[in-house]
Amino acid sequence: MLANGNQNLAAAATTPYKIMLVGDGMVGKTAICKSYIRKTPYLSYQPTISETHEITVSIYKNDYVVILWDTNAGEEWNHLRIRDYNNTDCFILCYAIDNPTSLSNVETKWVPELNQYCPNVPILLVGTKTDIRTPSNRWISEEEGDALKVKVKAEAYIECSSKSIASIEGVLMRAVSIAEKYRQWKTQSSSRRLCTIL
Ligand SMILES: Nc1nc2c(ncn2[C@@H]2O[C@H](COP(=O)(O)OP(=O)(O)OP(=O)(O)O)[C@@H](O)[C@H]2O)c(=O)[nH]1
Ligand SMILES: [Mg+2]
Repeated sequence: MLANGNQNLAAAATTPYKIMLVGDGMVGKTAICKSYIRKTPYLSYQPTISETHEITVSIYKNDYVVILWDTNAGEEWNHLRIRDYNNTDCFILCYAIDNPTSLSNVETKWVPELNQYCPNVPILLVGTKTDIRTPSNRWISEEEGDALKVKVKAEAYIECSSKSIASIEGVLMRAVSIAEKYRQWKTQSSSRRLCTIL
């Protein structure tokens, strides 16, 4: 029989992780989900309202079950999106590297919203569509993404292109590692609180 704290840790490891993709419309949230699931680039456009996908993410031969939530950024869907935030283990907050408005909305819209409704839940900041970056164009750089990560206190910053399945897998592996650490932190802090009460 496991001691109480370990029992909680074991339960935390077996419940699927809830990971939510947020960010402005058209930044490539659905392309991340569907490219990962199909293992081939998914590049058609259909606006999302709310979709969930059960996926498995493997990290060093360990398989993690994840419920991936794809959301809509529109104001008219705010109530639905915010309601779904409950019990999220990690947010994947996306902007597109060719869309400066989506970058500034990270700071002015998305991080304030996530901090208000889900304080402490970690954020993985993701710059999407890197395939369109060339040495001559002036799209948002990796350095700018890194600086924003520090500014908004995101857990990490990573870039991807839905044309590269390896980069999409990298995003999901990173999100799961962050979610796993967050679960452990939550479980340990609630065990500590329980011990203090007892
Ligand atoms: N070049 C390029 N285009 C991409 C990439 N990811 C997505 N796109 C394109 O960008 C458009 C929007 O992609 P979606 O994944 O549907 O964007 P979204 O964030 O889910 O949009 P909403 O559902 O409206 O919130 C589509 O036309 C995609 O083909 C990428 O990595 N590279
Ligand atoms: Mg979508």
